[in-house]
Amino acid sequence: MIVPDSRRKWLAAAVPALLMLLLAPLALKRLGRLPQTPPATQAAGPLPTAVPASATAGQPGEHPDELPHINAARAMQYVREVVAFGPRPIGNEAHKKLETYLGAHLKGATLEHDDFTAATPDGNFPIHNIIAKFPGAKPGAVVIATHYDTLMRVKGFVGANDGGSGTGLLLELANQLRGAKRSGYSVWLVWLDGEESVRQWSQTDSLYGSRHLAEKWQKDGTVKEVKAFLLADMIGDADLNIDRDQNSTPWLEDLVFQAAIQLGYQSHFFARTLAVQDDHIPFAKAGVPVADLIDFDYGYNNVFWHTTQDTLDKLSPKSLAITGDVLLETARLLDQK
Ligand code: 1BN
Ligand code: ZN
Repeated sequence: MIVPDSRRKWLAAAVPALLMLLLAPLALKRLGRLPQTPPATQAAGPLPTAVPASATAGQPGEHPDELPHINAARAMQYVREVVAFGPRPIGNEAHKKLETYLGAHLKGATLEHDDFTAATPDGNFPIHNIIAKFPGAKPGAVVIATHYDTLMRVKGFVGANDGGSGTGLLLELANQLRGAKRSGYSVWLVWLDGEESVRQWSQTDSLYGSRHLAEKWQKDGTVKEVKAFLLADMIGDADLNIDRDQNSTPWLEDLVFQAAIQLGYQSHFFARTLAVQDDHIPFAKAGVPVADLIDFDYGYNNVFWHTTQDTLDKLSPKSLAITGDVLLETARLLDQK
């Protein structure tokens, strides 16, 4: 068909305008269902409360493939702010300030606290586990945990990776979960305290927070609700190699690997197998399926681990995003089981 020149020009202008009119409500609807998330502050200092989101990147449901894509830059900014408090061993001032900071960033979530006094070889210390609950439609919960305390006995140890990376990552996961309707299990984010030993790692000098919480959940019946316990520890290393852990539950480790494959991140997972003692152990002993996502190859031969070399320059936002996306995708796969 031959279209006259004047009509062709009219059509060229009218068709895009018509398409915009048709698509605008869809785009607005999509924006409308984005949850509001607080940005990471520029520096540690004044504490932000729940601030309306200006950034639209890294929100659940906004990516066309519907796979999780957390906001890596914001996660990294949280880690910077956590590390800026300085060394955060149990009982010190920076540790208290970090607890206040976490509380300020978790407005809008249902918070629970597990507070107690731990008897350690160096005396009594207050321990505070923090739990943020994000409800789902299905009965039961998937726990995603980390620890926020740092090693006491190494002077000047700021734990950017060991303590900092997981703490910042879980704050970003809270942004992803806040306000998002979950058709699957509830997700409980847990910041565990007192993971590190005070003098030397042993059954009684380590895992103070996780041992207490697992026992409490066993006593009050909460363990029966927990479908899986996923731990993130030392997951910020720019050279990310998450180890397969023999103390974790094999089928849950397999599910983590399936999630990693789906996201194209499998090269960062399970090249090596270790048996790791970490915060997942007390929950495994309580009968909960567990998976520890830990990269225990931090620097050549793990030389940065528990040294003053555990600093921000060794980390990468991409590693936080890889771990965060795999955790969320594993939770989604658990929903389907
Ligand atoms: C992880 C980070 N851990 C302590 N800080 C637990 C652990 C202890 C892992 C010994 C492996 C060996
Ligand atoms: Zn440590």
